[in-house]
Amino acid sequence: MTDRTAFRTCPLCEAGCGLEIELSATPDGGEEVRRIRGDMDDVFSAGFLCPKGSTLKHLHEDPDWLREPQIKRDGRFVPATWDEAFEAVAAGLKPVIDQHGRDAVAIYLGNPNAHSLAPMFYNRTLIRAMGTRNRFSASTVDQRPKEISAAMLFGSVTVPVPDLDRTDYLLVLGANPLASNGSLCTAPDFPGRMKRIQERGGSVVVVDPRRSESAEVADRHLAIRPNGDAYFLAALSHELLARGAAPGRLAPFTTGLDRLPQLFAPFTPAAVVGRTGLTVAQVERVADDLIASPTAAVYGRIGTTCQEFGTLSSWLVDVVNLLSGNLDREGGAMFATGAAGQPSTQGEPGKGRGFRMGRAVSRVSEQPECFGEFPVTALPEEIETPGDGQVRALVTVGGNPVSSNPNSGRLDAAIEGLDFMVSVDPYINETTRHADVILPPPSPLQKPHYDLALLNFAVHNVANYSPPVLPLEETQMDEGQILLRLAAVFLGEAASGPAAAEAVENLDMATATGMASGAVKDGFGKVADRTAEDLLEAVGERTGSERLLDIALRTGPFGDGFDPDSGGLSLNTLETSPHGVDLGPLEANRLPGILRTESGTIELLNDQLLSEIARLTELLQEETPEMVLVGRRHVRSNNSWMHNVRVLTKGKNRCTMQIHPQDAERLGISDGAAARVISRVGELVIDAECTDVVRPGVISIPHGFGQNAEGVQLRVASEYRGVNTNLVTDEYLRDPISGNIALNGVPVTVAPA
Ligand SMILES: Nc1nc2c(c(=O)[nH]1)N[C@H]1C(S)=C(S)[C@@H](COP(=O)(O)OP(=O)(O)OC[C@H]3O[C@@H](n4cnc5c(=O)[nH]c(N)nc54)[C@H](O)[C@@H]3O)O[C@H]1N2
Ligand SMILES: Nc1nc2c(c(=O)[nH]1)N[C@H]1C(S)=C(S)[C@@H](COP(=O)(O)OP(=O)(O)OC[C@H]3O[C@@H](n4cnc5c(=O)[nH]c(N)nc54)[C@H](O)[C@@H]3O)O[C@H]1N2
Ligand code: SF4
Ligand SMILES: [Mo]
Repeated sequence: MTDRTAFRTCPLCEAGCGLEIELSATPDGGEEVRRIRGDMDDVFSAGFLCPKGSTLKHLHEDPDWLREPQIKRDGRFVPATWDEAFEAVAAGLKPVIDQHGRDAVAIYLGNPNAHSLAPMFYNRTLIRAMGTRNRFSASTVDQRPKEISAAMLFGSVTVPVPDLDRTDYLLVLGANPLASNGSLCTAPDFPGRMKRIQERGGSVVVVDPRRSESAEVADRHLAIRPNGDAYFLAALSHELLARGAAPGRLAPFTTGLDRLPQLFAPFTPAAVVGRTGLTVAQVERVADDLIASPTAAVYGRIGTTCQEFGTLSSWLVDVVNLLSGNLDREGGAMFATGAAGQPSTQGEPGKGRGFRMGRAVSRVSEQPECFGEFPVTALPEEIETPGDGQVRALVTVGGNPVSSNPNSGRLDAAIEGLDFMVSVDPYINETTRHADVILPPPSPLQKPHYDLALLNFAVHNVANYSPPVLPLEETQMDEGQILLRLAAVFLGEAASGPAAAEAVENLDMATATGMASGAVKDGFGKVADRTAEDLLEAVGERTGSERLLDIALRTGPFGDGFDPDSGGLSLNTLETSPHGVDLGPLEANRLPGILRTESGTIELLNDQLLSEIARLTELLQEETPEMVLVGRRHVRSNNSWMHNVRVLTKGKNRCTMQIHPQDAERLGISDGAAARVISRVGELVIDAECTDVVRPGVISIPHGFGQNAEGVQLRVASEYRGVNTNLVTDEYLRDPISGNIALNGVPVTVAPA
């Protein structure tokens, strides 16, 4: 029997689907989840959900999801109170910081932070309190190249997204939305939106070394060689220029356009055949279609960012959007207007301070800082290499780097050798088993939600807030409180007792004051004539992340500007709209207003990009490696951390090495038999799956498996027959500009095991 229905946005992937959650009362006076379905009235997802959506119930009820802090004593985790846990953190960190300074403590932030409200606000407070230069995140095993290319072009991380609902032609490179449901392109039911392009008479073309599920439903599939995208896109640019294509309206405020013909001159379709594995006709056809289609959008993701030309490929995606006249127009590549926290809607319209990176370099291999972080590929060497500034302690928040980072064998050993480690994480997995203290957050159903980051990349402007569905249990702590209390420990405040609670309250207030002050200082903003005290008073009783969200919404582009009569948005409005608020389709002609470059133009070229184009030109004639590894996702997975949900993992083994039958025969690999994959850094043994979905010369292995390591406490996941592909990915195979890892296109040899 259903006693109550709650609505909540799914936090598991970037699609952000609306969920309808039926609850019933339990005899002990609580509630339990009966059923989770797609919310038919959600303004964005209209009922769509994937097989993971309903598993919020399973996650919430998972006996392995920690509900109390854990302290390691004599090599075993034992439950502890929060006071004990934070005292243990303070005691563990003190000698490290006293003897070796603040840089000796590193932080790693993982992917779930981007899907969770409190970390979006309070990780910054924590990082500031830590005072360390050694900051790392999963962004540099993921999307950093795309962020950098957008920041170079537009001055802030303002990433164009394909206008899926209006485009006539979608060119997808290195993304498989049928499995991933989209990334850096927030679009619930991405697969349905693709299908509707075709139903409207448009076409979808997928460029991927593997005939992925998305390629399967596309009008055309171009089986490119891994790492071939930059060559392909340069050739496309060449062909667009040869056909007289031009950026139209955007030309007057774009700098560097005049140099493109010369830079792309070497990249004729014939010249790139070797690197791309695509024919001249295939490239020419795409160029023709881009010009002939009334509207078109190019979209590139993991296959284009996590590879050796990550930044250049990401940049080229938008160069093609620009040259084909599709940037910033309906049906093309457009810019979302996020209701909260978007840099391109703050400050003076049309120009800004521009983008800078490399203001510092990492100690050992001098990797460049970007957005206040070093590439995580530098973490192992920072832990291993003795000297001033060596990393001796680690804080992880919602990350599983031992699974997700390249050359995980090396990182695993490095982390094992740390003096101290604390993890904010619900599970004891490959990474957190090394922690001395684990501070578990509540389950997704016990947290408030607003997609602060992802709605800035949405294909339709929406705002949607969900209050927690279920209350915290007595032993649990709000994730924002955990992060603030950790910050307080770094600031030398009391770790336990009433003094700790008071420190947390003060830090929370300081965070809110900082945000309100920032808003009133924006001379072009809605509250330029107000004071921070004013805003805080108007927010009223709210505290924690809801207070911060209210400030962000009300001072944002759709906000009420703290004038409740204005009809604008506030958290109050969202609270009375459980299915979300529709803020309309993406708007065209946002350029030049959203530019934050110093010059006030779209800055097409800089020294770093020029040197990458030179490298691309040099490598045109180079041989490609005989066999390379790429990654893949399955709709029933979510990186490394959802294999403990049995309804998602049951069935046949998905952690296989896909290999083309021709390669398999040549190498003596049989279907279903074990194969050995060897790279510069290591090797693994995995079940072979001989299939022509991958092109010859390519093997495909999914990531996130291999939870059978000693000490992992995931009873379902540990039984799974899987291996960690990152045992063979190479931390020194990087995109030179960003330092981002190249997880795709890793040279390997394959042999029977
Ligand atoms: N079900 C599920 N959904 C997820 C996730 C998950 O683990 N499971 N993870 C989430 C996260 S964190 C992210 S970042 C997104 C990622 O979302 P996507 O970018 O869509 O990621 P994938 O599904 O891995 O698709 C990448 C495709 O790139 C192809 N590829 C590999 N190398 C190359 C290359 O050199 N060139 C080209 N053109 N293609 C190449 C691969 O064959 C693969 O089909 O998914 C998110 N959604
Ligand atoms: N070979 C290969 N490797 C890859 C990829 C690939 O395509 N191929 N993809 C890369 C990409 S795109 C990404 S984003 C990274 C992801 O890299 P990571 O973020 O390091 O790894 P995840 O597997 O997402 O692990 C998430 C962690 O967060 C914890 N967690 C889950 N929910 C919460 C929560 O609400 N709060 C907190 N505090 N913790 C929580 C989980 O228990 C888990 O420990 O992996 C990368 N690694
Ligand atoms: S696609 Fe699935 S995992 Fe992603 S938000 Fe929707 S229901 Fe959740
Ligand atoms: Mo990711």
